[in-house]
Amino acid sequence: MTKRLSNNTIANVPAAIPRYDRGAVTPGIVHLGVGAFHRAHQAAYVDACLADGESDWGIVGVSLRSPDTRDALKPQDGLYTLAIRDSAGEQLQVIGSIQSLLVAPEDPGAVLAALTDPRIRIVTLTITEKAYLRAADGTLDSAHPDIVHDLANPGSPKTAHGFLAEALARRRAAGSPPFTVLCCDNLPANGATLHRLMVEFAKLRDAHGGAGLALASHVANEVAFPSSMVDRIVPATTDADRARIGQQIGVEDAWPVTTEPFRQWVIEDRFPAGRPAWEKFGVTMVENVGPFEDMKLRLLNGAHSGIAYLGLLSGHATVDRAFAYPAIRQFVDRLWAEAIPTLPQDAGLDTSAYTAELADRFSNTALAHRTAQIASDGSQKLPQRIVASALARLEAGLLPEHLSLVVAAWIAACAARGGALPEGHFTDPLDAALNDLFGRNPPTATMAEAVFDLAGFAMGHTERQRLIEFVATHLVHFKQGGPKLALAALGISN
Ligand code: CS2
Repeated sequence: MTKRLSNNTIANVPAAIPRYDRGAVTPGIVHLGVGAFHRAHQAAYVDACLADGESDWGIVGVSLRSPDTRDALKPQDGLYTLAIRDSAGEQLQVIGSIQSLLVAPEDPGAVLAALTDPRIRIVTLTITEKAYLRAADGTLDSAHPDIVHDLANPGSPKTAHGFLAEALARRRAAGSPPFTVLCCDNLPANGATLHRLMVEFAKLRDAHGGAGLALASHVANEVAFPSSMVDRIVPATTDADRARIGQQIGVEDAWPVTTEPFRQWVIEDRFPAGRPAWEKFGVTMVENVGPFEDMKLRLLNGAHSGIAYLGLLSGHATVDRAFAYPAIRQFVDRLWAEAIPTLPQDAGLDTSAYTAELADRFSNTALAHRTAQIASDGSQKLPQRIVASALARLEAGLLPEHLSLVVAAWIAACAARGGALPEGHFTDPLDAALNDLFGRNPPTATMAEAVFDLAGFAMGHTERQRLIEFVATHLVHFKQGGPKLALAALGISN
């Protein structure tokens, strides 16, 4: 049997010349949501800092749900290969920054113990949009069963909110300073958003007769939640990746991660408890991340969602294939032209250079980034990627013809599952309600409005009705003639 990647075998792995003494590393960061994105992004930046001698920033990786990552990486002492791929080839690097792995549902107490360790000064999160548990109006979904559970059982939480609140309460009681909470999910003003949700959660805890001292004001006033913009395209690992990478490194790696050469991290520099010198390794530390975040969400992620739904409906399984299709490419160019005027005009953003680079990144044939991967969770993603820019255009008296088409394409792709697309090809937290609605098959305008209601799109916005009308018009085209007709109606021939 081939040997497994681990501390014992690493010396023979050329991609992993041990660049630092892992035994000397102490934990400084707890990461919630230790999935592929974290391992290709934050963990790689931290690895560079460790190799540079900052040995007190090791990562404790926490999965809030599944044991898969821990099961794969524990026998490897947390080591895994990062494969950076483009048309020029593949560059391998073994990452050693994840020191230990915990699975929250198995042992919430162990996660709380890690979070209350005074050596932990930063908690980073990539838990995906839906795990922030926002209600349709953006406030904390206090009726969510996991929130209800965490309020009743503060010592054995399930949610990120519950873990952070209990850990902050315990640290405060023990007289150790709070950690900084660094949100790394694709949400607008992600730090401020999480901060607001955490204050809401802490208020509910206080009302439940929580930790003696009021937690809400502590979270509101004494805990830093800098916002950050994270960027790196990370396709799901395939068995072919495992086989190829294992072959190249000469030992088995149960869960390598593949990614692109590009990476970007822009962070607001508010870390009262200290931080690694990330800026030495290409991280941009700023005062206000807002413009960068909007540009990334609206241009990269917005286009990604458009490519995903149009690609799926046109039979393209990967982003590069969909993007190489002239009609989709033309659509994306027009989508960018619609979104760009909604970005801050005085922040010095170079949107032409940015979109040119995005076009190269989307064309990376070595990634095989699946459209179905991006398609999941549209109800959680579209508000910040598409709906926000569409509303901004309407407010400014401009049309959102292409932006609104992405919303319609999402609805059409959801409805196509179990028909033109396989059942469960991608998923959404609203699936039960959406399938129920599709089953009733209401007239298109009613359907568009009902989806907006379910997803909470544009709630309370004065331009909501007009946006719904745009979406409904596209939906009629999707129903009558699929993406071909919907694009043709915009003058895009295919
Ligand atoms: C993608 C993102 O799956 C998705 O929704 O749009 O994961 C995207 O690849 C990253 O945000 C890139 O930084």
